[in-house]
Amino acid sequence: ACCDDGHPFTDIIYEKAIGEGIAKITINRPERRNAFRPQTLNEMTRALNDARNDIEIGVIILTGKGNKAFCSGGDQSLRGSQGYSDHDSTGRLNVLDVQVQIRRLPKPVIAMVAGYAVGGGHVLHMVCDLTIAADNAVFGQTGPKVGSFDAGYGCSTMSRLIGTKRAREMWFLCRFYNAKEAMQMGLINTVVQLDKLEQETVKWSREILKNSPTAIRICKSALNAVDDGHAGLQELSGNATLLFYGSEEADEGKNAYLQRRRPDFSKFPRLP
Ligand code: 2NE
Repeated sequence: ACCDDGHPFTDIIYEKAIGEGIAKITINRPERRNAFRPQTLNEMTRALNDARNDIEIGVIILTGKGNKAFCSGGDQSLRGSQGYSDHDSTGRLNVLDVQVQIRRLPKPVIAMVAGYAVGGGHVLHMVCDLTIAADNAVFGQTGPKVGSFDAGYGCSTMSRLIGTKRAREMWFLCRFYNAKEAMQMGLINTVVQLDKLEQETVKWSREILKNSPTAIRICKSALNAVDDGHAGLQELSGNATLLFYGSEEADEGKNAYLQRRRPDFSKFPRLP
């Protein structure tokens, strides 16, 4: 277990498997079915940043403490007229920032789901790149039942995943679906016995880690690019810049500037 910067975590457990390339973030509020509060999300942001910046890490697993819930969404006891508030009593919806952070993180994030993934917790698993579920997993939106909704990724990502008719069903009726049903709908990637959940998730992680990190990075941003509009394009093209900086052609431009001479790009082919 670790904290990123010396400040201990209270609402999450953050672990890195040394030499494995895997980081794991566990929402640690089992007494509330792992409902999140602003503090939980602030800690998740810190852990996700740490995992992003650690070049040894290639896969991040997101999960919930215990077998009863992955996450039950926003802590309703802390909900006020301006969002969710805890220590500083300022309302906020910082789960939206965490959703964006997961999508823009250039490494796969895998949701490992046992028990309930509902409400904002359901959206969290949807914005992850892959979802591995235990056979006791339950999926659903509750917002319209409790006077809430996520009309951002909560609607658009779901519509992409399961189609617009099914997405309407999930949001309008607020039914819960078991793991088998979720699998048939295309909400998740696989279902395994509860006692095999971690083992299976690590197996998937290791398979990913055998592959080219740059190829995975670019595929992730490409898979998100259309839906994310300008922001998606900006992220995808950032990868082009990143790769170009490793070329002799780009070096010629930089060196010429530093050496106060005209750049000579004549030897670089203008490929068809
Ligand atoms: C998750 C679910 C279905 C579990 O049911 P069950 O029967 O297994 O447990 P129980 O008894 O309901 O819950 C256990 C304890 O956890 C608390 C409960 O109040 C209960 O506390 P005690 O009575 O033991 O003191 N708990 C569970 N979920 C909580 C929550 N989200 N906030 C605060 N306390 C919670 C069942 O518990 C359930 O339906 N939970 C509510 C799910 C929900 O509606 N989530 C919010 C959706 S809105 C949202 O997440 C959101 C958004 O729409 C937009 C932006 C940001 C967030």
